[in-house]
Amino acid sequence: MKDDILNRLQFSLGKDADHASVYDWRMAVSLTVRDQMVDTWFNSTKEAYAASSKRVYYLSMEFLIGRLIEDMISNLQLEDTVRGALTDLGQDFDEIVHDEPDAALGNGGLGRLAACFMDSLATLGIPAFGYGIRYEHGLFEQSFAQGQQVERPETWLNQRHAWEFERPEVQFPICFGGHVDHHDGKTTWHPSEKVLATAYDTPVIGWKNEWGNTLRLWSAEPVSQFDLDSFNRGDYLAAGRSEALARTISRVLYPDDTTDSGKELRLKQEYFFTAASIQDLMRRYLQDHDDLRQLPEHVAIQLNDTHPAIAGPELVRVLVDEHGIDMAEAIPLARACLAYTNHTLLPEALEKWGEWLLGRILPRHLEIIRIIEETQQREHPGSPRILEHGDVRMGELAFIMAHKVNGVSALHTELVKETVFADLHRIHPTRIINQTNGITPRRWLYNCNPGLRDLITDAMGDGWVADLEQLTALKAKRDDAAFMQAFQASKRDNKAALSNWIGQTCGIALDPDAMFDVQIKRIHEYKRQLMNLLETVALWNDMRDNPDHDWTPRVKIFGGKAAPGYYMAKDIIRLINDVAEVINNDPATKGRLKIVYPPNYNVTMAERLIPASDLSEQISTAGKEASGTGNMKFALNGALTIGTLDGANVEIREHVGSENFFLFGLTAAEVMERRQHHGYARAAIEASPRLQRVLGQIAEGRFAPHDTGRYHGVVGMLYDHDYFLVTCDFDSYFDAQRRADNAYQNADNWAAMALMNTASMGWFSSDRTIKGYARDIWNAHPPRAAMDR
Ligand code: 26Q
Repeated sequence: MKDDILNRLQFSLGKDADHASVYDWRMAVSLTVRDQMVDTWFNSTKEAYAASSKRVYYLSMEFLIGRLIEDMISNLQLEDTVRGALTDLGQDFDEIVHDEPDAALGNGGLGRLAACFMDSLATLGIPAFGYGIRYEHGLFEQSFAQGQQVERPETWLNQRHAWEFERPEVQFPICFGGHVDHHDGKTTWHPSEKVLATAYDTPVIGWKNEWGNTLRLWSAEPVSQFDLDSFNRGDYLAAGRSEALARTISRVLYPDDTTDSGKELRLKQEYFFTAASIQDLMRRYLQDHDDLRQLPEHVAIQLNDTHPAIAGPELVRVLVDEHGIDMAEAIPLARACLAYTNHTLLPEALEKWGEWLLGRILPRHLEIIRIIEETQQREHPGSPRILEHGDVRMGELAFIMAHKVNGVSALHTELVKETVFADLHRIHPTRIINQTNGITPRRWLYNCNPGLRDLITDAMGDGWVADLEQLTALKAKRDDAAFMQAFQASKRDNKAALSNWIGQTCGIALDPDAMFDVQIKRIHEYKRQLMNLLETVALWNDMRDNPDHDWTPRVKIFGGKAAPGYYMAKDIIRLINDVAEVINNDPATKGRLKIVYPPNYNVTMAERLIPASDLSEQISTAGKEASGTGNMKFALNGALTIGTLDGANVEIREHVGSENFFLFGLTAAEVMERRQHHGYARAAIEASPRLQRVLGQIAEGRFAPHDTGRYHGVVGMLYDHDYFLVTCDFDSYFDAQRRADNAYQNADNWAAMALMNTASMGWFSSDRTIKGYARDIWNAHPPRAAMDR
């Protein structure tokens, strides 16, 4: 390993050990580690090919990968080797690991889920490709200026990306615009614009280096690099213009995690990566098959939300226009390959494209969508329409072109059946199924929490890493005093490490024995960070009123970004920071209450915060959070949840036991009912003196003394259109928090509850989720297991 690293340093980086920077060392280590997985990767490809396996294609606009170096090293079981080699070379392993920038090619849950799924597909040995976009700029970087969010572009590709292989030979033309003509029964699309999609491959190696799949990200390039005529005429700007235009397609990730409606570039991004992926998988299929009617036996395409839903019409177009298959046959053939995952019920998040815009960018696809619509209406008269009020509704399109549609938690799946797709569900009653989300235990326990990982492994070996349900054996340890002490110590160590980091980065001193209460996720009204903050202010009031009470010391930690155009979310960020300023400087609550909001929450920060948490905030308005996956990461790492009956919280509570979960709030049915009552928010505020007082303080400018009107908008919203029922759930939430306070006072009992959480979370491994998709949607199998059988 040492020689390999030095070789890489010399021959790939062009540096000698005396002059190498941390970056040089990281590159040398990464390239060395990458070398060690190439054999596995090649062999997997060969085996899948030899077994003529069905391949899974996971199409996602987002892959929120984070750092790769630790994943790669641990999946290859090279931790000790690499650490040892670097120590011998006089280098610091941790410093090198922390030098890698996050690959932040996603907004949040949906993108992170795609990354967990890639890890599980490789660990299970299922032949699969992840297909997405190689954004030059991932999710923006967040900082705070006087408490307000400031966005700066993210630039992960300013440095070389160590893990990818550029594939200049894997390149497909992608067309836009123009017109369509129909001649002698043949249809031809004459596009007006063309760009090239170039592949960049990142190997994804599973646990213990047994199997490797590929994450293939597409980058947009101009068809002709440079307009030499313009250049020769001296028009240097024009010479590069078309080049720049083509490249904008893969330039930047849209930073909105609902929708940014009607944006032409977004539609181009969606078609760009979908069309490239379909050309790629068709080419692979046609290499060793000639009958396209067998396509569904070899190809499963999973659509991660509607973002790649144009895959339906595109696949039909390729089958009909390029391979001469009848339309009537092509539609069911495409459907047999396609499946769609729904991640949201929020009406503003359901994608729509103006018919006019879609027809201008993709004229042939609009024709095909009309034919799909006619076919659906003929077969199922009265079916909900894809085309309505001049819009193309991508949810309906994805549903109709998929043979299976899945929700991401049990509750969400039922709501999908009852609300957004109620009519389509009546027509196709077996199409909607549930696959509750999961998380990879490799990143979310093994790598992020070495203390707990070693404790568990010492107790039971490392079988749990690829078979997480083995953790149930930990339940027997609750009466083992030595184990419980070590369990508590590992949490204490993580909290001490986090306190150091927060001291250094935010300049706030924390007491590691206080309860660490954490809410990290995108800022959204439905996720109710505001309710958490109001409760914090109410607690602060109570602490000041009763200074002699035996208060449980608390640290409230917030993390998360707001979409740049989401003004209410940005006001909430500012309010959190303003309240923190006042409370953190109040001598009356010193040592009892602190608020910290480290800027630029990302995957790497989650890996730091989650292992150090005592209390996990999962407090969305019931019925709004499709699943949540952060909730799973916390519980696995021994945090207790305070939460509503929403998304996967319901299933988590069933697994860990209601006695190990702080439940509060209205149910999804009660939420819908409550909204019918006129003036429900004012009534709730009137009934709660505690809430009234807090809202009064905020409205008066207690937290913005030089700009007292700053939060009139926020408070007014709560009185007049509190759509997410912050006011209605406030008292119940406050009570649940006090139950958590009391429970925390008994450290041994708290630790026993925390252990029950860790021990009961095995089912939430994304390995279980992927087995469910493979069985119920894809009919895909690992070729290895087939040969072993
Ligand atoms: C769409 C069109 C235009 C611009 C942006 C978008 C867009 C981008 C991202 C829409 C939605 C998203 C992301 C959604 C998301 O992350 N949903 C979350 O998915 C998780 C995985 O299933 C769930 O756990 C969360 O509950 C859900 O909110």
